[in-house]
Amino acid sequence: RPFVYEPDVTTHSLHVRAARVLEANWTGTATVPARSLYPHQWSWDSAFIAIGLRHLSPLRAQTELETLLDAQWGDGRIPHIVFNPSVPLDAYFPSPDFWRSSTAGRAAGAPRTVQTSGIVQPPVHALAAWLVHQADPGLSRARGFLTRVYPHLAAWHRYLLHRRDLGGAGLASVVHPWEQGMDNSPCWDTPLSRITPAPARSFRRADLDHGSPEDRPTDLDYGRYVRLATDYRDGEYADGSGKFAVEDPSFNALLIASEHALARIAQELGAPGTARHNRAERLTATLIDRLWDPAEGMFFCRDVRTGALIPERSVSGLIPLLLPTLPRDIVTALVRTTASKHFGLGGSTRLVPSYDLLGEAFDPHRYWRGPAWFNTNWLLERGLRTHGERGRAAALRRAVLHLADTSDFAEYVDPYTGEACGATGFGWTAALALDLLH
Ligand code: 9YW
Repeated sequence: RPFVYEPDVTTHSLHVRAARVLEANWTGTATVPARSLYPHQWSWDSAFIAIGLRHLSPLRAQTELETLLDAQWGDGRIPHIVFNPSVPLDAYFPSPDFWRSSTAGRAAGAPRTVQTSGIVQPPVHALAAWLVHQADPGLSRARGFLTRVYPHLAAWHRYLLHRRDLGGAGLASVVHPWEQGMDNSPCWDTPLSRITPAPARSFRRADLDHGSPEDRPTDLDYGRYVRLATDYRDGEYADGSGKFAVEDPSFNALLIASEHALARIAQELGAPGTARHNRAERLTATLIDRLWDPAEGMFFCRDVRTGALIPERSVSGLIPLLLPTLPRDIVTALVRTTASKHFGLGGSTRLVPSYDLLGEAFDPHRYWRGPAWFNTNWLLERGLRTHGERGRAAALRRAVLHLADTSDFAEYVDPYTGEACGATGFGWTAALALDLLH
């Protein structure tokens, strides 16, 4: 019988290929989201990546979070990007010479030794730190992991709950669409329409060197992103006066979930966690009070500058399902909305889309205006499981694993067909698939 090359199927299993993606994106101290498109360290990407990495190497997972926290600012903010000094300046826009953290950020306590952006991303970090600890408590204790990260995480939450309480009700506001993590979500269209775009010729979009323009935000969006970031920088990153301020359900739900995790971390370190658990419960009540719409059965963003709710259905408005102390009637309504014709779970879609299937702005390929993302589906799977929705959680888990596999760990996918969009070999897609395998 002639020799036929038959690669061992086990070496090509999802697990091994996910591990390979994380290996390829590892820089020695952190993991990049995608080698060509995003060549630096991103804040919430690193949190999700650490959650998967803990199954491969708890040490690397701890290091991932420690590297990010080393770049924390004196005022407590964790920057959304930590720049890798060995990557050429023109590989990503906006680059360090745009943000000028070490000069413009001096008053807010930006670090001197490392260059960062000046805005933030969703606070998934305390949740990630707790899950990383649990993967190998012995190693974590031996390295003093939680003892070292706890003060950083506490300062981070303090920054968000005080300096970013721009609406005065107790929730954190985002001051730029990039902060919420769903860059061009239709939720931002109205608040962004008040922003005069920076002239297109005043900057060069490096993202279009790698991604196809139909899958990415428009030039007009980018002009407005640049204007908002420029104004924030020129005001030395002081909070309060910007034209854009939004209370977002997902951002705040992640803060609350992380506050519960911080309570557990405090308990593990021998301190009482009760005050933090209580605060998380109070914040859950505030979230409902400020952002829940009982008639629509989901949460909405609130535009702090006008005081109005933004009537766009985004996956962000489903993510509070994650919260353990959500009242039963709200859980029931959220599950129903997830399975409704607006999101299609268990019906027309493979994964929950980023935006309302029936919304006017829906586009199955354009970034956060319709495609399904793996991090949001991982959060929803966790929410379903938290509230005892075992069957739906199991189906969603299978769909995430299947599409991570067939899309080659895509950045995002068409919610109907599962077709890969954006980058492949994407960090959090590989990491969160790995997490669901365990
Ligand atoms: C950009 C890195 C980041 C994610 C965001 C996503 C995108 C950066 O990529 O933003 O240049 O547009 O929207 O959530 O953290 O993966």
